[in-house]
Amino acid sequence: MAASPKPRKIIHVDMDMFYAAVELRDRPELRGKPLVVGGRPDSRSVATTANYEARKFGIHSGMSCAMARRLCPHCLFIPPDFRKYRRVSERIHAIFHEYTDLVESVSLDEAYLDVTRNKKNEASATRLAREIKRSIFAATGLTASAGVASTLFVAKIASDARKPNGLCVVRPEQVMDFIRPLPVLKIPGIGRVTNARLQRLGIRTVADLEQRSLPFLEEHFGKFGRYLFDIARGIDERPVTPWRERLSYGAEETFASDIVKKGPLLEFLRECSQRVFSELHEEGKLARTVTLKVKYSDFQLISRRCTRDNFHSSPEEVYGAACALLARTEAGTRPVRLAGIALSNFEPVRREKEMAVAPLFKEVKSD
Ligand code: TTP
Ligand code: MG
Repeated sequence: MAASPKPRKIIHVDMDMFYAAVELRDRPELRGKPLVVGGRPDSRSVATTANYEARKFGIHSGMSCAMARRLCPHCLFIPPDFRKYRRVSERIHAIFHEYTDLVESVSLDEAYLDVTRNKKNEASATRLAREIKRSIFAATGLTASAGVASTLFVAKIASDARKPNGLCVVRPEQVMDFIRPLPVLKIPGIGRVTNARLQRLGIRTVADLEQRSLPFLEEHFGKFGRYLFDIARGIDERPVTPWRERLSYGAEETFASDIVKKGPLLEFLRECSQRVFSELHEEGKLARTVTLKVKYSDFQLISRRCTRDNFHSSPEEVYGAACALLARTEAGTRPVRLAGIALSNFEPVRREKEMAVAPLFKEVKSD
């Protein structure tokens, strides 16, 4: 019998209330006050981050600033300074690379590190995680939370378990006890839509999921069923993939007023297709997948995506796909607040070493 491979040592690092923390570091007089990084509350902009004081009022990322102000009238609103966040992000990534080059950036403030073998020749991933956190704080004055586990998904859930400034270590023999009680919404990749579908099937926790057979899950969730089946057993063999390319190129807009008619939406999508296609093309890439994102006036966010066998080789082709996707939404009957498209699944022409940027559709959970 083949010996089972030794468990890997994965660290997932995630900065605490990242944008807000950077602003509070630079403006200490604001500490202790509820704060949102986002546009003006009288505009239609959205909160990118809320500090913990603001979260106590129910404010969260993705919420409109107007709503945030209704929940907490004395909340402060600070405009985002992306260049500054990017600089901090580069600094923390430089620290990660002092430990290993097996670093996978997920967004500006989040990365996976495979430290099974590492540049410090340190056997304890826990010790390394502690050192990385300390080093990030020394370099940036910001706290990070870290999760240590033998798989990506458990490390990610663990980094969230003791926020802020937390460290959570889940040893291989503890994985099942750690994940079984979790609500399925904690599983990376499960968003509101899939969660609702799971709830309807009576699946609330990972333990409930574990009870279901593979054919059952595949029947209800297609390919994603396999992922769910494995996750419920603590299995996740995805490797840490260093210097991942940008996940998607996208453009989106929150409209000045909600759009009810399809005509102006199509016009907007045509413009978007042109813009996004050009951006991708300039980098010598073509995409197979087009994703359309639509937020209705009641903030329900949906995405529709299509993947072809061959690449979309012109902006018109991208636009054609976007139109077909729009037909699968309720646009035209329900008012639309925001729309956008993203291209992904690239032709691997050039794999430049570049840091992944925050995926544009981070908050979209495809259904
Ligand atoms: P997160 O790591 O999801 O959140 P956070 O760092 O603000 O808070 P936590 O302590 O819970 O980790 O996102 C990192 C940054 O990405 C966040 O500071 C702002 C940005 N962001 C958005 O712009 N829009 C979003 O919808 C989300 C979720 C994040
Ligand atoms: Mg974070």
